[in-house]
Amino acid sequence: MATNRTFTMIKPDAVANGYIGAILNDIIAGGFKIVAMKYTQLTTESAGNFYAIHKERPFYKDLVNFMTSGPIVAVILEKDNAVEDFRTLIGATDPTKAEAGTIRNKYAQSIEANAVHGSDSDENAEIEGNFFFSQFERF
Ligand code: RTP
Ligand code: MG
Repeated sequence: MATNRTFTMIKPDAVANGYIGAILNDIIAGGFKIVAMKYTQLTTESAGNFYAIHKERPFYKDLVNFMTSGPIVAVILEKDNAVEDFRTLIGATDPTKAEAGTIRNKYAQSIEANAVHGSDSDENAEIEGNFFFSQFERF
């Protein structure tokens, strides 16, 4: 079920910088299949709920402001070992520490405006996918 799926967002910085196509290209070239995809903009309430796990972190308010600053692309992806392999593909949270060739290394601006989200567990991949998509929107 969730074990071969992960969830990603192309964040507002990458959308604004024109990287939607390049990032999707890298994701597909990395062996991931698109199961669901949506172009949308988060509200303060929805971003706050999505990132509720980070509520106590010092960067929470800035993160919610950033994530609501423009449209995003939400995507459910499928691949063997999806969660771990996708985090390898995107690289470290801080793009200055992300390995060469990773999505964050190529397209991110800063530790906050870091181009993409990647689920950190099978359980969260399932929760995050359900946050954006109904059963009729995944294929
Ligand atoms: P993500 O959840 O977006 O895939 O990123 P991640 O697991 O690599 O990083 P996480 O610790 O979950 O942080 C979530 C997002 O919050 C922003 N952040 N800002 N200013 C800061 O020090 C800071 N640290 C994290 C980033 O947008 C990060 O992706
Ligand atoms: Mg995270």
